[in-house]
Amino acid sequence: MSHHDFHHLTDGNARIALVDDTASHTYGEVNSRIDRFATGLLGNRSDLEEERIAFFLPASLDYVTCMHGVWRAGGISVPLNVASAVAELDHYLSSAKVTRMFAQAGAPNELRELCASLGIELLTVEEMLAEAPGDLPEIDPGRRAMMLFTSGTTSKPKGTVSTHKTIRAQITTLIDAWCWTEDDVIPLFLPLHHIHGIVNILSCGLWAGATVHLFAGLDIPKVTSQVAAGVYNVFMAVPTVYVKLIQYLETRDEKEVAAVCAGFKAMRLNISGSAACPVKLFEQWRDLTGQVLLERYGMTEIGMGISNPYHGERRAGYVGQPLPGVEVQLFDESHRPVEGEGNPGEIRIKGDNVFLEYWGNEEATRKSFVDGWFCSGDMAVIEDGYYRIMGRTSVDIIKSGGYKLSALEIEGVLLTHEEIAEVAVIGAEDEVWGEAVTAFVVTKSGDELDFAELKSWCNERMSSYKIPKHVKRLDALPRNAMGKVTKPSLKSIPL
Ligand code: MLC
Ligand code: AMP
Repeated sequence: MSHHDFHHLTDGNARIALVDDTASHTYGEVNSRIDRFATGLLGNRSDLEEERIAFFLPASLDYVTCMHGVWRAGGISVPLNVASAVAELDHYLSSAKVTRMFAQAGAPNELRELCASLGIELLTVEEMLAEAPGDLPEIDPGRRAMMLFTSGTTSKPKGTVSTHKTIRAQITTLIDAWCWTEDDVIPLFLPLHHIHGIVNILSCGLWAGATVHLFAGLDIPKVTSQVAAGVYNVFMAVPTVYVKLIQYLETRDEKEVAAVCAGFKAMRLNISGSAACPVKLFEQWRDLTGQVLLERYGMTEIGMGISNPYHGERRAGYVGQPLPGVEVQLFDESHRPVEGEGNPGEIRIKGDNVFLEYWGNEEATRKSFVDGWFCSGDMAVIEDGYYRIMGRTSVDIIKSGGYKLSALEIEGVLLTHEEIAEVAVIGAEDEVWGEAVTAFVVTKSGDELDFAELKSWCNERMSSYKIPKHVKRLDALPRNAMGKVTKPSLKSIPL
């Protein structure tokens, strides 16, 4: 991917690229800011040579400037979760060996101290803008472009590295499959440290020449009033957002509900993904708004892999068929391809959309590929030509509100609590979150833990969405003959 690929980002283009709380920004304005930022980043160098540059910024003109500026100058963009606890940032920044970090002016002291202790320069975008754009390097598409942290079956999140070519493939596939055009207008309220927000919404929008409305987070009253005003024609979200929208509309008067539903109905596309969309939710949304949700399946390491059709049947409970350019094959445990309908297997993926590596972790990278196929860890089956996701191969991955969380990472933190002797974390079925982080603990004293106290203890140590929604004390954790906790049996314990 070179910046020439985002061909609407050119000087003088008066189309509106971004709308935020205070202003609209044209493609021309955004482009010249990116060029000035890239020039400033380079200083007297000709290429950043894959320097890791982090940004701790909400959805904003600054965020877009950073992402594209780093790309144009030959660096690796490391967008960080603005809701992270400082302890988590420490891991991201030190494992990625970040050298410079961009945040808003007046960054919290804790962040300043962390950067200082890691020798990272903490800067604002404004102060890095060069007076005028200078020469920028030609970037080979095979070079590293972006690192996103993903939780897995190990206790620490891994940096997933995509190249310019990977990102280009991920974007162009969706531009075609979902018929993006420059007339599209889409709200962006999902976080910008994951591909759902970064690739599917922001990057596709800017690639297509569309207009992206930036929100600092999910502000339902604001989003729905814009929907009612007919501002958007495309809407993408995780299932939890659709659940929350329905719950919100249940509290509003008839007139408002009718206006919001009419706004959704008039859109050309509503998409759900990042977690399973329950059939009940698909049906509720259709009954309420007339929109037939397009569900698709993706992953940080591959972008989008499987999608229901834009034209054609969108089947509830199914994710559709492999996207053009993405090879999908189901495999059994002995790495043999599973052929035919009705036979479950692990989803494995090949294609230009697949990431390059886990940063600095050759072993994890090697283990995640078999014969050139990326092993997703998700089980699926094909029925009547459509893929259905059956679940994951690991019980240690939890999907809560679209966030992928590692049970082991949360257990690791909880085990440092002075009262906790043993702990097992699982994802319990939940109507709003899909899965709710649930901790079973054995306490040293045998006494119950105070939930509110534990929550505030956790708050200092992990992003708030990782904090257990339920904590249940047991006298002992259920274990098999090998002494391993039998997590599936925990799922049936009433909370
Ligand atoms: C927020 N909270 C969550 C949570 N999000 N708890 C569990 N799981 C979550 N996902 C908690 C907060 O900790 C807080 O708790 C309370 O809810 C209110 O927080 P909030 O920030 O105001 O919540 P809200 O804005 O309603 O957030 C809900 C959400 C958000 C669904 C908008 O979770 C979200 O943006 N999820 C999407 C994540 C995403 O983009 N995933 C894609 C990954 S890429 P308290 O107790 O402090 O009040 C991928 C590939 C693919 O998966 O296929 O796309
Ligand atoms: P992440 O690692 O955060 O990118 O999350 C990717 C994971 O989300 C996948 O491996 C799946 O487990 C899950 N996922 C994404 N889309 C869907 C979907 N439509 N249905 C079920 N699971 C999904």
